[in-house]
Amino acid sequence: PKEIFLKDYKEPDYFFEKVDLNFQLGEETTLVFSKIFVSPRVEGCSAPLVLDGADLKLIVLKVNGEDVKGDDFHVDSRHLTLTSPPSGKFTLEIVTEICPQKNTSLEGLYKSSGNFCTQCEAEGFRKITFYQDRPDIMAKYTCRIEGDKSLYPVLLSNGNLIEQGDLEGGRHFALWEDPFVKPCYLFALVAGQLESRDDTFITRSGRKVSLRIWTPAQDLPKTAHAMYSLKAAMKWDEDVFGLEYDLDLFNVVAVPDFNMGAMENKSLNIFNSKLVLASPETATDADYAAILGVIGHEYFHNWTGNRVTCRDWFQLSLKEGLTVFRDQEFSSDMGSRPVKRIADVSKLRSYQFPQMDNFYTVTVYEKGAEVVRMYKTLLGAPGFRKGMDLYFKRHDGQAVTCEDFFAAMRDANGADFSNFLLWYSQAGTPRLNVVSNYNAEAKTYSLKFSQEVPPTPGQPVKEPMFIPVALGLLGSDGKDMPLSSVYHDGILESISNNDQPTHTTVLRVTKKEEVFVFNDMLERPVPSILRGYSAPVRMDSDLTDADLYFLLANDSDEFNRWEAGQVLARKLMLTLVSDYQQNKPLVLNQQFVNGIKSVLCDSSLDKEFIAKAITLPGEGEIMDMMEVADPDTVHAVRSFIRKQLASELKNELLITVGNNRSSEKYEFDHQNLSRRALKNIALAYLGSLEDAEITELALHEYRTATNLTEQFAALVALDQIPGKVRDEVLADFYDKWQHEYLVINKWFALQAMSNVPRNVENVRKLLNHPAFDLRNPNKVYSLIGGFCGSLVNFHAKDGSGYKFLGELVVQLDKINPQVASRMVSAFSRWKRYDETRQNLAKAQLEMILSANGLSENVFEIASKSLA
Ligand code: HT7
Ligand code: ZN
Repeated sequence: PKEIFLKDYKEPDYFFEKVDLNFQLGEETTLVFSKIFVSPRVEGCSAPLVLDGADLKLIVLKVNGEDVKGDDFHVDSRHLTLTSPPSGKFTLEIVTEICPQKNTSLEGLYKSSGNFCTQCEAEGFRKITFYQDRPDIMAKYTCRIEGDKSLYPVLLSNGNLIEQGDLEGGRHFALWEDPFVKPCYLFALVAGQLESRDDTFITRSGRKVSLRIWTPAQDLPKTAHAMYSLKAAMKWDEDVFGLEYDLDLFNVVAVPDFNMGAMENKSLNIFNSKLVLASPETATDADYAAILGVIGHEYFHNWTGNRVTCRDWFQLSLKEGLTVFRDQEFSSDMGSRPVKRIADVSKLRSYQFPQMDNFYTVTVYEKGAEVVRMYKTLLGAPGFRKGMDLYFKRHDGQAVTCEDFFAAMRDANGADFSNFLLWYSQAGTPRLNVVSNYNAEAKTYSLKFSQEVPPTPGQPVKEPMFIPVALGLLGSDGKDMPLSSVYHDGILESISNNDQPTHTTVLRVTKKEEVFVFNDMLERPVPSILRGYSAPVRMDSDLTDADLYFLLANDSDEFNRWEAGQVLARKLMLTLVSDYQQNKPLVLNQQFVNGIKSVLCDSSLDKEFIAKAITLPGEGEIMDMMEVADPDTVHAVRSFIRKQLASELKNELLITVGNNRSSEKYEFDHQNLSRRALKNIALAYLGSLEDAEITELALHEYRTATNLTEQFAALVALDQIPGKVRDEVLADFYDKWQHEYLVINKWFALQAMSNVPRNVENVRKLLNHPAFDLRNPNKVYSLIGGFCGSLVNFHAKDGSGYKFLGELVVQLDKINPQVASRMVSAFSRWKRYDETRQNLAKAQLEMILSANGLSENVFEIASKSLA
């Protein structure tokens, strides 16, 4: 397969102004009629018109109403080429036949649980009809859908419903018109037996918008939180960005078979049902939070993605980075800002397998959001808003680039962003090193920053990046010192805010090395550097353990307070890893135990914050810091620390569980979810003790829980204690929830992630469980994805985990290449491990690559991993 590079971008020779689609839905096949109004970019153009297509049967091809002769077109498995199109504007009519019932890839038009549904991003539209399937082709669409009325009473597409009616033979139709231009990846169609929860939202300019969330009838009661989230998102976008919804109807459909989380199709968002359906008994607080965030995310795309879209797929971060940033801000405003920031940064860091799936990755989404966040950090909220306003003013209705976004931010603020654009072109995470120096005589305090961007494939030498460093200085009383000026580059720069000294300033670090000096410092401060994680870098500093404990106890920036604890924990874990590797006995540092204890028992702290602050860094994070990743050791060390903390703080943890039991009624609000978060982490620690008293306690919590958040946490605690009780309670959980597939997916994941020796055999058995189905992505992500996340068993030294995944990828690839390629990315970091594991993983990648009929998706990831 041929890779396409950014530098190869070429404007299309032809634009499409309007597209009329007509779907004749059938039980065997579906006919798709398409009429496209084509216009050449340059008058007199005679270039061939090349349309993309995949798995399509061409039935009719007409230009300006006339059949196209055999010599004038050419079809192969990927394209339909009109070799000599007329000059000037013309119409193109195409009829294709497709088989949605056989489409297990879940791209294009497919049938899911009896309903038709589409997924067109990134290149699914070419599985529906021949088209220029690229995001810079923006057209207005109409869509007529015709199907059996009893099987498909609901017929939905983008825009406004302008006509509907009955037809002969028990069929009916609906005609939809979308008044906005859009790329084909935003096209959507849904047809089936669905019912809706209805509500309305009045925009601030008085538009009355009908909101409908569609699901099978039995799931409707579980859509209340999604509707609440949608209305909150609509209001938030008006309040914060002045952005209103632009049509009279907004539909959301929940489907059980979906490759990703959700899709922002214009006015017809399609969701994986796990991100819509929630009730206290069947969804956890984490699910409620994810629904809020993703409903917001897809809604926010209406402006950042749909009204202004990407010129090409190399610009994906333009819409995804910006929209993730917007959903993060939304969730922050709806809950606790520092806790949300901690959760987002943990996600960014814990990514064990920086996916190689090219585009839809943490790099594009989460790191893209970090880049957008830096604009806001540098410009402040009002400056960022000015930039956004200019971006929409300039580019509404266009397909643009990350550079256009940069230019809008810069121009709206007259800002000097020097080398900021490198964030888009230079791969790799910059390493920032900070050395401090206090001169008691001169009363100066200096911070010297040096940065290095590690080489990455194809980019051996890197330029210094523009790194905004939010900084505060703490005095010995633990309070922020007022800051009014800093000496930098030979100039004394004012850093006051409206003539008032500030407590946090943003230093602009742009060179390989530079020094900032603070004058009139009567004592050596403790610096709080990179507050709120103001730039996505890896920072090393000369802060001592004493400084870090001081920050953990005092920093006014809660993110850095948490971060200080994480730095201490990472240092401790790495020391113990080395001890373990040298067969030295493991001993837990008492100062660390006391630090955790003081956070756990500090009643002035937010409970959700405490829950985060007493959570150890993930195993993947520690492995990332090792020369050769050693999963067994990292797991043993993390388990040792957890157990040791649990044993030394048993009383405090028991009190925490006792004091934070829920009230009867489940509320998803900060106060209640914080209590549950703290109680559950305390119970998880206690579970690591594996003693009878704790088993009793966890069983009690399991039996008396009135919501899934607490019941599942109790199950997780019990799952750590091998034996009869564990097995019985797992069986009980299945019995209780077997009719709730989303709950059963959690049950699969819990067992898949287990550290019991040779768990691969248990997972192999679960593949044959009646509730498992390889065709359903959620089940695959739970069972197979869950297993790949378990350090000990996936990386088992006998290669059994790798063999399991290798075999499954080959099997899955025949069903759903996109899902298979997401799974194969678990191998992508094989070079980080020891030689034995390297050889075993490499052998599986080679086996996958030698499989017959391998998809492009899997080929790409597997071959890049091996390169
Ligand atoms: N923009 C959407 C991405 C997406 C997707 C991509 C590839 C294959 C299937 C997919 N489903 C959804 C989701 C989002 O970021 O909002
Ligand atoms: Zn998105």
